[in-house]
Amino acid sequence: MQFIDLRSDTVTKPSTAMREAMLNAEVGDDVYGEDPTVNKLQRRIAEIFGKEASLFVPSGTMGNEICIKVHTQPGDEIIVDQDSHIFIYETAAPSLLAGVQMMPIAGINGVMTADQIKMAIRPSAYYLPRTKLICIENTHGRSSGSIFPLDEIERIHDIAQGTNLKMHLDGARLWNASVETGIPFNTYGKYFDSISVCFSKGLGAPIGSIIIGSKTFIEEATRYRKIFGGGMRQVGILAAAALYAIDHNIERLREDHQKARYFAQELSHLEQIEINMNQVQTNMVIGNISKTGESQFEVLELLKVHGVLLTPERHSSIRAVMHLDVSMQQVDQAVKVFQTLFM
Ligand code: TLP
Repeated sequence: MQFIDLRSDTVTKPSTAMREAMLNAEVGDDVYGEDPTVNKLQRRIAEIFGKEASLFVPSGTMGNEICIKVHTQPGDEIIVDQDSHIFIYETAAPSLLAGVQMMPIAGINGVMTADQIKMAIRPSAYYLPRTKLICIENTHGRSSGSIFPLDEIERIHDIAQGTNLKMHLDGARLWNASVETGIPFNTYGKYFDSISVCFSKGLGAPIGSIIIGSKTFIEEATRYRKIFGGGMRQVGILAAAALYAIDHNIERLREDHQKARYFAQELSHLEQIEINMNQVQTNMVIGNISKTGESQFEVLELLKVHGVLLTPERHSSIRAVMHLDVSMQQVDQAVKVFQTLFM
């Protein structure tokens, strides 16, 4: 059976044209800084984000973890949203790799307010950890890809400036936020000391993320990429996929947002599925399945038997993610499966 795979936008496979770009990539040993395609990608991304430098890394998780490590000392504290990828899905890596304590904040749909952050910053005392870093996620995965509002980022930035804190952006899907809002990447670049973005999600590359910051930040990040085992050799093959992705697949994300809106709207008519349409802002849809009377596992199995793959989410919910390897026709087919099962 050919599944309609809506588990994540990470499941996309490189297209023929992307594979051709990879095949033709000029390569060199990147641990020596000699891979021309990696160097081109790093210059290009730094320019797009209006920053001095950037560093190609194997994954979004490594990108976040290197940034946290560079910004902090062991025993420091970092502020994160309680539903952020860094807090939930990175296997406590900030504690393990950077030796920091995470202070989780109860953001609403991933949005922590400046006031909440202000309250969470520790006063100076020898018996308290030092707050060093604020981490923001945009778009927010566990809130169906909702967008962190720019005016709140500005307010948080003001607080960070006044308290000498650094700001990190987990922008795995910042591409989606920018396409949807029209906010240019260099605007985000102004507010954050470090940004991590992924090529292997909606942009359709097989592997790769990049971290962006000042020249001195990226020099230090390069040390930690090596320490964390992320120094790569003839990796221009993957940088070529990333360059192809930024040249061809950013604007296309709009189509994924349309698919998500359509899918969410259709599902919202069903008795047994609850959808918060306000949260459907980019390429994800989260539906609460409590009214089906079945467990998450049972619902996911039932869908699978009918050829549709989704993932579990918090609070008896399931998640569907739209991407470039799922056509509108397949989305329609998935809607029909839901209509048959959960009318
Ligand atoms: N997210 C994956 C899963 O790990 C949940 C997904 O399918 O959405 N930041 C954010 C906001 C992410 O959503 C992800 C991946 C990462 C970082 C980590 O990226 P990778 O998988 O490249 O380490």
